[in-house]
Amino acid sequence: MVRDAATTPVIPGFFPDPSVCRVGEDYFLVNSSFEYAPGIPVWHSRDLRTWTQLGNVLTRESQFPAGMSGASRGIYAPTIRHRDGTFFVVGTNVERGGEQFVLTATDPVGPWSDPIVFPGLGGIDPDLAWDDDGACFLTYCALDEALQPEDGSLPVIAQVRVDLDRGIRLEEPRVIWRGSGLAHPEGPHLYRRGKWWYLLTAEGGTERGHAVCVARSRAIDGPFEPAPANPIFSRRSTGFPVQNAGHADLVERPDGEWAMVYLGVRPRGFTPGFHVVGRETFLARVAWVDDWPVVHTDDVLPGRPDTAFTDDFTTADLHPRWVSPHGALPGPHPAGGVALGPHDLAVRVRDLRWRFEARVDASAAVALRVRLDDRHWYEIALDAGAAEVRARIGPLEASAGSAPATGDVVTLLVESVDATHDGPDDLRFGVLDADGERWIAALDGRYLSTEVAGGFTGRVLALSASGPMPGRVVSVRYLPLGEE
Ligand code: 6LW
Repeated sequence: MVRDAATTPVIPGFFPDPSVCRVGEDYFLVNSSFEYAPGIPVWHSRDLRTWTQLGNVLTRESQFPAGMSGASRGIYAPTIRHRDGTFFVVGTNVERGGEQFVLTATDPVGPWSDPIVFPGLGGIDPDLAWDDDGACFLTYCALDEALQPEDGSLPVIAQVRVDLDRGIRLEEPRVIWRGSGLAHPEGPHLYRRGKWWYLLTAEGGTERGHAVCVARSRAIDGPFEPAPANPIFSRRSTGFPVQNAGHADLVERPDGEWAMVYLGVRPRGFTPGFHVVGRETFLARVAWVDDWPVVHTDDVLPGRPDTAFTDDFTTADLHPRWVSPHGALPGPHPAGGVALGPHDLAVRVRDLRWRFEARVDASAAVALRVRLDDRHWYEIALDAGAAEVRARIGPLEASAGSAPATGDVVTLLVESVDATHDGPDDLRFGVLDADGERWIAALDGRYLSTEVAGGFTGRVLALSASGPMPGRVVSVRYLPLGEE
């Protein structure tokens, strides 16, 4: 099957704000992870098209001492860079929005260091770049009122020279760019190409008006001039099936060609269009015309990304795809099934149509939830021989039906299927036991969308113990279904 890079993510599912770097023939990419731990997924590719998750950057609580609990709070827009054998990730934990942090590793698989913290830099989306003399510049989207221009507009793009070895900043932050006129200049990244320094930014906000803009200067600290063609990339005001395109990072390939990763969403259903799997990572080609980057999305991708998986939890370590909300790291688990506590064990949904099966020990109460956030979820909960489907939409919670389920081990089922009410999909819940497969309820998927719930995250599938006893999951299976 041939796929088109314009409409198909290279990293599907809630993997936004991609940042990429290259070391020789290898590319490494990181994403925002918000309230989910472990945080900051790290990916590897040899061709920018097919990506494998290597691990996560934030795997120990000492790396995020402020926690990361609130919905769509926690870790925003990290940048990954490599220099002289060391990988650097710089990011923001908005639980402490007045500071930026840097972690290092010699192997991107980890372990990553504890954070070097730079206080007094209020904002988000930090970038690291080194000038020709090796001086390191941290450039970020500043939300600090002390840097506010006279017309009151914030954010602005600010910069500060830092000493990473000593963990100190060497100057007060300076405003280097106010954007090209659209809302919310953010997500800055700096690159050297020939005689120019390029400052790439996201603008327009991360909704339908999202865009990529660029400015250039002869010096890393400006003054910058905007590209005449800004925004150089956007899907705003188009009927294109991928929307909200923006927040990009550039990388030079070994052959001297350039590529861009960016985030986009796939809204479905009646107006306003509902996107449910969050903001995903897409790939584009970049040409240079008159020393300005020009974005092309005509690339052809190989087959469908391999999102199917099964897990029977036979090894002591969880696959890095497993996360927990509220900044709680998933705990260790015994062989032969994963033990569930009150914290959810969650995995991102990666397709528009899919099926998920969880074989659970029926001797304790267990719930399988499709979760957008704490206030928007549907679940099937098994307790004492019965499975009940429940829904929470904002302040309202209701039961949507129940059915008996028999046996020591019961399979809880959920599928995303074509919508019956002009939503993005329907979510149907059921059980598989000795009496076969039975569906209990189907619910309109729009209420588990970003357009309804707000925020920056997408759906996850979350398993938890729903009673006082620890629960046990024997195995799970996720598979994409044919998409419309
Ligand atoms: C991120 C900002 C953005 O910090 O969304 O799409 C914010 N752009 O740059 C959260 O991901």
